[in-house]
Amino acid sequence: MKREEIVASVKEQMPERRWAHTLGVMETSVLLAERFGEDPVKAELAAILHDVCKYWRVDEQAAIIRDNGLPLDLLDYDKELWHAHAGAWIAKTRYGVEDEEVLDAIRYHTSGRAQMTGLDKVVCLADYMEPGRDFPHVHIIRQEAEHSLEKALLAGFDGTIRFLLDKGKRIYPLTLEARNGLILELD
Ligand code: DGI
Ligand code: FE
Ligand code: FE
Ligand code: FE
Repeated sequence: MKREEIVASVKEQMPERRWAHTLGVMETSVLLAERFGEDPVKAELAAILHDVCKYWRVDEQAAIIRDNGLPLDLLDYDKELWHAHAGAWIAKTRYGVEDEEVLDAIRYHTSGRAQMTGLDKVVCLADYMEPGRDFPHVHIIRQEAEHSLEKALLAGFDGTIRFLLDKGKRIYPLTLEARNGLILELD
């Protein structure tokens, strides 16, 4: 499917404020890709589709995971994690995205994973720091992103992990692996 068709279709599957967020992630992904030597076209495509399933019913998201051999352990963790894996599946099957790097960047944009690719990092970080985002430490993430993809993303995951701890929620192992991996890379 062509870029413009994908854009129009994704837009109509979410409320206006979530589409504004997606536009912010698109813009920020391109900027970060250019800054850190990643492919801006791939980064933008992943950004367009990253939250495509965010507003689907949770039972639909769960069904995509269950029916297509996606990681079943996701279903034992926060529902917020599901749209990323379901989204990668939909990007591939409904929108014809074949590039595995783009699909991975969508798939891991929420949890992260061990040994994230440059493209994974760009999209995940853009999701944290796009201009519409406003949470207490977002300025620290934006500041780190001026010079280090890894430091900025680490600040992002640290904040998410603290948030999950404060809420008494479980932490998906890939998030811990992502954080550990970033620290190793920075050592
Ligand atoms: O879809 P967005 O709102 O743009 O952002 P996202 O896909 O990064 O989702 C972030 C939410 O997911 C955030 O509120 C924290 C929640 N979450 C729940 N469990 C986990 C988790 N995030 C991570 N990284 N790891 C978890 O285990
Ligand atoms: Fe998301
Ligand atoms: Fe995220
Ligand atoms: Fe997002």
